[in-house]
Amino acid sequence: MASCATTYDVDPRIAPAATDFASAPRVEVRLDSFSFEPRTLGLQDGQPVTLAFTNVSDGGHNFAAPGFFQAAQVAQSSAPIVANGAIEVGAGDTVEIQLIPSRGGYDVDCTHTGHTLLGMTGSIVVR
Ligand SMILES: [Cu+2]
Repeated sequence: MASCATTYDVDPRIAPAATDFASAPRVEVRLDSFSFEPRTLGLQDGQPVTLAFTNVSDGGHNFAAPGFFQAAQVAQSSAPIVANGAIEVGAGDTVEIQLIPSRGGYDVDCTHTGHTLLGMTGSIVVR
């Protein structure tokens, strides 16, 4: 993991074991140099979802949203991935997590040095 990236302490609630993630919609987020697509991610409060983060660039990026991950109920298998509030996605890689989002508005950025200044900011709106 890149040492130049800021991380956060996140201790999310774990989603109930009976949560049906198998039939949850898959929502894709693209990370590029230097942007998130979509820039504003819209999700539904309380609805299980699979988030697929794909880095289409040739450099490392992350999706840092500590407030969002803290408020969500995260699938047990995804908890280690969100534990530092920022999901690292290597060049050309895809990382998937499963969670149940909680209502609210949350900030997103990439904490790799300088990337926010270059445009890697976004938001999540959960209604
Ligand atoms: Cu970045």
